[in-house]
Amino acid sequence: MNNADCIIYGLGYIGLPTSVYLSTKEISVYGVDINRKLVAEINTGNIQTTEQGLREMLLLALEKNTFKAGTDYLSSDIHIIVVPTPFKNNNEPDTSIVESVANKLSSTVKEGDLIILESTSPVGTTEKVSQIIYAKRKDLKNKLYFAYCPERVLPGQIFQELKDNDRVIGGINQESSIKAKLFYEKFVDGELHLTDCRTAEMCKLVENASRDVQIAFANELSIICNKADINVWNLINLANKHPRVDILSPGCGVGGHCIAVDPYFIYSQFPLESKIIGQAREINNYKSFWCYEKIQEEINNLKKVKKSKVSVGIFGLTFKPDIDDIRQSPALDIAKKVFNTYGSDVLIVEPNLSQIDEFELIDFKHAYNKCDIAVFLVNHSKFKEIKIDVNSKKVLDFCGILK
Ligand code: SAJ
Repeated sequence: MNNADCIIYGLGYIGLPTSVYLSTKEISVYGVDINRKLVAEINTGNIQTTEQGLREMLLLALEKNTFKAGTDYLSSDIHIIVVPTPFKNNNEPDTSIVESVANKLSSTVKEGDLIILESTSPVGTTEKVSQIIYAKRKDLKNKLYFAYCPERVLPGQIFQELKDNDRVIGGINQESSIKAKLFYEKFVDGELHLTDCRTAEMCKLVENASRDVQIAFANELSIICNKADINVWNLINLANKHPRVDILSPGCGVGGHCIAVDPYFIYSQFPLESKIIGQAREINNYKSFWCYEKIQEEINNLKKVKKSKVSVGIFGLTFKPDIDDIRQSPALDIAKKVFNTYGSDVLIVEPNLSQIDEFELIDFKHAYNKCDIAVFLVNHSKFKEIKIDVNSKKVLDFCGILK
């Protein structure tokens, strides 16, 4: 493909769906990734995903030649960076992949190009990207446009959200914001809110930190209720009848590459000021440890009564319901710990994955029938097919399956 309307750098969970979505809006896209195997798979349409509609949309885009993946950096008017920003050392954000893209981009950009950063990034990263490129391309000083426009989509419903969600656009100057707005207008039905890049960067972090704090409240409640012998689901349901109360659901911890990560981006830059944000991270991390202790307690109690082997079913490994993503999954961590302690007595179930390196996966109905203790970690829709009977076996419900 020559002369794509835009180039997307990073073909992961967000970059690939964004690429094929744009190509349905008559914006031709060239997608760049360093992973040659992934690029080859994408170019044949042979991808593993549970994101509804992604494979079909990709095949259509490839057929119409509106999308192609590659490893080389080419020329285009619009560049969108959607690469990962992982952790380094002590929960500090590592922006080296973004910086490496900026470095390579500096050899292909030309006057008037718009460079958009979508990756979740610490405050100041968009300015850093512009500094990296201008340092190498003094000839283009002040002749490029830079904006931060965070993605806000929920895995599992990416296409709907790409289309409908409001977007925040923060340019390094007003001209950049306006230029980026003209681009997003082509495919976003939601409102586009213009601001500066530092505010937009903080806005993305704050959205996820706010959700983390709210989930921490629900998780803390679940631990209190366990001690007070109160059903937390029932309690939350009743409290939420108040017109101004909206408590989220407790779970076995917080996972994924967003909510469990982004608050640290604020915390590491502003450790003294981020008190609630830091505490929420601790509570949500502690919740999975607490779940593991409850499982252990239950197994040991039943072993004493039964005086023989106790078989445990672990239901769900992904970081949230009805997806196939195990990144930072607290359920997977808990399953590993239980498996490492109790070995072959543990039956592990994850209906959204065909296989996983660490364990042999077992059919969920079979596992439920066989186990003495059923531990529900993730509230997958498929588990509704199980006839759960709390009178015939011990059920540990950490995700509201019985609610
Ligand atoms: N969780 C709970 N209780 C709840 C809701 C969620 O324990 O009531 C847990 C989930 O099980 C999961 C974790 O929180 O382990 C995160 O799940 P999520 O559905 O809250 O969020 P993500 O990580 O899939 O996506 C979030 C979204 N951000 C917000 O809702 C503020 C999404 O809009 C962002 O685009 C995404 O992060 C991102 O990429 O940053």
